[in-house]
Amino acid sequence: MAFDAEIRKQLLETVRRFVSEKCVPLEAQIDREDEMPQSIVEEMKTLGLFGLAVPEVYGGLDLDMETECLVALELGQTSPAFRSVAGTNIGIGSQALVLHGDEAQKNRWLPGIASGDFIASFALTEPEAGSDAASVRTKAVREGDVYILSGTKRYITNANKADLFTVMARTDPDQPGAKGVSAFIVPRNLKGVSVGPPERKMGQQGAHICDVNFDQVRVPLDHRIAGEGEGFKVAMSVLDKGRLHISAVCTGMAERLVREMVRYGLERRQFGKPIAQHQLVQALIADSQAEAYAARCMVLETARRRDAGEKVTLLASSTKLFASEMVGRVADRAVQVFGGAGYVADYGIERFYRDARIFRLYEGTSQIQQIIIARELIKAAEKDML
Ligand code: COS
Repeated sequence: MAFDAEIRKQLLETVRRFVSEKCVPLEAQIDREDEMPQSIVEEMKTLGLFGLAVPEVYGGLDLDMETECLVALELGQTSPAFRSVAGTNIGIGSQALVLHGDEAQKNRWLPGIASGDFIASFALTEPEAGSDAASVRTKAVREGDVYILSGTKRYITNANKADLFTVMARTDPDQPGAKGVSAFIVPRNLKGVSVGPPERKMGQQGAHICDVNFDQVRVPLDHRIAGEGEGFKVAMSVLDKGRLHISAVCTGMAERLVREMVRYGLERRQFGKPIAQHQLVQALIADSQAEAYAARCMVLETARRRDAGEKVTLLASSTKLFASEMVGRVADRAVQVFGGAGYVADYGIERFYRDARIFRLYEGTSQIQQIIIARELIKAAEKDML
């Protein structure tokens, strides 16, 4: 069911105001200090941003995908670190529970995730299992009514703040691929869970990624999400949604950069007129606008089709591939339009340039999206459904 139009309008206006009044003025500070002020986090909780994608019965806003993407398009208009603070609760950290959890699991954890009292994190990637996600080595060995979980996860977003991890681990050592993997909810406070220090990284300061180590952690049986061996499919279905959400964030950033280019282009004068009046500069801005608009259309159309119940693996990967590559091109053009100022920290454009780079890597690299797109098309052709 589509979200009520009036409530949607109010929500989007509130988020837009929050972004322009609260987030934009803090962008440079957060980039410098690599820390999100707690007051902003609290405000995001009050606005309900941690629970966008959690059903209303568990305290969330229960947005349909189209509305969630519209919110992500607004949040994307500032440093992506802001979105990232709530991003795992909205997306990959909560959705395994929302989509595949049983009633008891949902009742136990979703209200805290929706309010932001529990920070949820998604632990799939490992030192030796990045793009090849089905090769995870973290193992969960059943002993009576617990699983003994051991292994290391890498680059886990929000791990240092997390209270709960969705962990993909191998429950069947005889199944080396996807079929041997199961999904678990692992509370941070279980004995044997430890989190490494945040990595120093190129961009998105204020959003942290860390290693998480599980040393003989005793995970109760009822913390397994879905059946044994179903964890890989759980992870993939979560990523289908996450990739669409990330595409909306990329598109929001591209739209902000287009506005920055126009503003600066009108202000900055060379050869006796604003540089925005020079056709070669206009070309950089125009190409960026056209591509950002194409991405917006892809995001919203895919979201509507998901809301209508369609499986959107092909479309979500197509959108993620396009939107994440597109924002890289737009950020590069923005540096070009700003010239020397684009390379100088004070103007913030170089920050977006750095921030944008991760979009082509996380939640599946561009090359992984290409593989998924090609496979989905081949599968459809084989079923005569192309
Ligand atoms: N939804 C539901 N099930 C899915 C699915 C999806 N989107 N994608 C795959 N599956 C199922 C397949 O149908 C298959 O099940 P069956 O054998 O019963 O048919 C199973 O999962 C294994 O799929 P597949 O054979 O395609 O697995 P591969 O190991 O070949 O790899 C890719 C699949 C490469 C697509 C996957 O590993 C991937 O997405 N890698 C990137 C990981 C990633 O995004 N990491 C980012 C970390 S989170 S920030």
